[in-house]
Amino acid sequence: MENLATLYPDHILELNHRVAEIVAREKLSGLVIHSGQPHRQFLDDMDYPFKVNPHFKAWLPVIDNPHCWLLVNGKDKPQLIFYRPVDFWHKVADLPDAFWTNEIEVKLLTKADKIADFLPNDIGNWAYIGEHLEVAEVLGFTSRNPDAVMSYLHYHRATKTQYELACMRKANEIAVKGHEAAKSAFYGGGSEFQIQQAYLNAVDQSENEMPYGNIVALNQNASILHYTALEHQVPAQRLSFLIDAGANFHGYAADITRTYAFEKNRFGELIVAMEQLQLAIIDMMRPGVKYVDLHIDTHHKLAQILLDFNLATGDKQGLVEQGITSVFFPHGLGHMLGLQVHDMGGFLHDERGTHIAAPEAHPFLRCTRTLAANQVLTIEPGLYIIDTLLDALKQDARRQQINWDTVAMLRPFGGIRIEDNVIVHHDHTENMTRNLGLNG
Ligand SMILES: [Mn+2]
Repeated sequence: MENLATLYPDHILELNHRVAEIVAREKLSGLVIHSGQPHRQFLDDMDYPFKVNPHFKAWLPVIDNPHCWLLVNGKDKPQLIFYRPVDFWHKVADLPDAFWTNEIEVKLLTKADKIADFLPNDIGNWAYIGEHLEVAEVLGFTSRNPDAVMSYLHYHRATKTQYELACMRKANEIAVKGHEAAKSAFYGGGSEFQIQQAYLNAVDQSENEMPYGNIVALNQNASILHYTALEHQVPAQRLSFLIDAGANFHGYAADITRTYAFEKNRFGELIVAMEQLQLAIIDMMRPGVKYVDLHIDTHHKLAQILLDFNLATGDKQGLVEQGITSVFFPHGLGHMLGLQVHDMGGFLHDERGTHIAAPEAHPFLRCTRTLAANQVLTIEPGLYIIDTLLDALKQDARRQQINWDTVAMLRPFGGIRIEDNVIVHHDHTENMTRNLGLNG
């Protein structure tokens, strides 16, 4: 693995450069970035799992400590006000001592409500970046998550630094271990719950540390796009397995999906066809290519698969234009990946925040950007038998183009999704997931 200590100074240099530019433009003194506060459960004395502000973890890999603050102005060494209370009930964060502490000035905060003592005197001229607007108001911030700053940061966040790419390769490495364990658990006869446990055990992360809730679906459950239930019972018959599961490294996400057939059969052949489609789309990624065009191309290639597998009849163009491919593939091709599994900025076309929405016929597409070097995206085409969507086809003439026997044959298998995490470089693409040997 690349040495994070070597890469980190340039990461801070780049983030400081971004801050310097936007605070000069907005005539601000700097940004105060809040890690967050715990959220209390209703009528309880328990908090929900803490999820750190992504703008905070962009600077340093502190992802589990609320009440921390970062002061950045683009010129000076970033200042971290690190929360370290005297507390015998809870685990207190260790004093930071890692590869990043040379680049950051660390001060300790022992009482959360004493943060005002650490903030600059001209607080009205600093922008608060965080979730707790009422806290910001009490502290005297007049500028809270200003649009111009947020758009700028979200737009540029798509361009990863070398440090971030190293973190994301590592997140993929961890997730691939989980996928291999899950695959074994599937062929070994595990229930969804058991497969999930095998996955978590292999990645050595708890559910709360995952960047998103894993999708572990056997048989027809694979047709439910965001299936997060976990059946404890082993199904009577084992047909198929779809797993969409990630991992976290220093706050950066991996997001990988694989689909398996239990036996050699037509569904297994369909998985192979979908994998070839996915790899062909990844081959088309390069700077200057519009992500929307990749999504549309996926629909045309999918139309060919529908014909090849006798799921539909007609011509390819018509299958796309009449929305038949969208019934089998209703979600987007993928999204930007990074600090968040669906990283911010997928619709931003410039740093001032110009928003380009998904095409009307493809409302669930999460990215309309033009690819550029050092962006990281997922490519995750799918094909599912979703009865609620197929029902709409039955209402009109399109029903004649569907081979309902093939639909019925595939229904118990649920569906297929194959997802890799890809870095766009100037002259090639880097498939982080496949480079680790995780094939279909
Ligand atoms: Mn994804």
